[in-house]
Amino acid sequence: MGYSIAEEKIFNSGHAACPGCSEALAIRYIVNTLGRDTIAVVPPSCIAIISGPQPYSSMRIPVYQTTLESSAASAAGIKRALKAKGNDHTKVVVIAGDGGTYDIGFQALSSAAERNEDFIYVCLDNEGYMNTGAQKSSSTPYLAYTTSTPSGKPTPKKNLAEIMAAHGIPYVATATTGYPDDLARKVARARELKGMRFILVLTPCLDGWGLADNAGPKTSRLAVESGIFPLYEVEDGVRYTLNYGSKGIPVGAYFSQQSRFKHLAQAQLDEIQTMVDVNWRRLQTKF
Ligand SMILES: Cc1ncc(C[n+]2csc(CCOP(=O)(O)OP(=O)(O)O)c2C)c(N)n1
Ligand code: SF4
Ligand SMILES: [Mg+2]
Repeated sequence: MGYSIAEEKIFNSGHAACPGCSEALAIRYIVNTLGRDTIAVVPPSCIAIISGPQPYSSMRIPVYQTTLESSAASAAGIKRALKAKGNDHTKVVVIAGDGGTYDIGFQALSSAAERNEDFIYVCLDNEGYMNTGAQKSSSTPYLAYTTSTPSGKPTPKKNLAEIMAAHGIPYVATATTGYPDDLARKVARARELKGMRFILVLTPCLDGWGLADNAGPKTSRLAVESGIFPLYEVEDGVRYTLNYGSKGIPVGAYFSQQSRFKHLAQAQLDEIQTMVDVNWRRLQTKF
């Protein structure tokens, strides 16, 4: 979309992510785009490991490591305290995993959205509790293997982008690391707005998804091109814009990159293809 990625070096190399980790790529695009006048709030997750144990840090900005339940409440409190001191310019961003967002931190997130608190919340969605050994979260896709769903997860992925849009907050977007200019543009857009902004970033996990070390970007592109994870924006809960959507790639092509789906029979693949097609058609009615 013609947006050039800012490369102010705020995220350093030498961090503790697995080589090839999409979360690390996403953090780079996010903090380098937001700039130095930013405070990050990070709950327990691979993100916390990547940002580093005190006194070390891979980010050249203040990072507050909070509890898994309370990222949104912490960010709201930090932003309010800054404003009370007369500082209206420093941006506050939560960078949290899907377990800390869809599940354990959801109460604080939803109530912050209802109050339209003034910060950016980015969820790095790798579809499981990866830091603790790849357990299922409510973001894990239908029938995917995790260490706590060894026969496949029996329920579908929660549709968090739509749940956040239903709060009517100023900005909701989906993004992924295979489309870095789109991701950086959405972070820059969120930076310019006031009130609650939420960006859901699909970040394939090499270990938890069973991916080759160099497969993260290609896999995230296949998620979009198969219609599983369309990239779009929602303003004020009502104005939808499609950025990148399905190119009709079969879900099997996306799944074939990953070992977490290798147990699926053809009938299960067909069932998932039908679910993806229905969801894609439903989303298209909103643009
Ligand atoms: C209330 C609570 N329950 C469990 C934990 C243990 N824990 C630490 S990190 C983590 C995984 C978080 O998963 P996610 O938010 O998806 O981030 P990821 O590791 O996948 O990046 C868990 C369960 C905790 N710190 N607090
Ligand atoms: S376990 Fe997954 S999310 Fe965590 S650092 Fe490794 S590749 Fe990244
Ligand atoms: Mg996760």
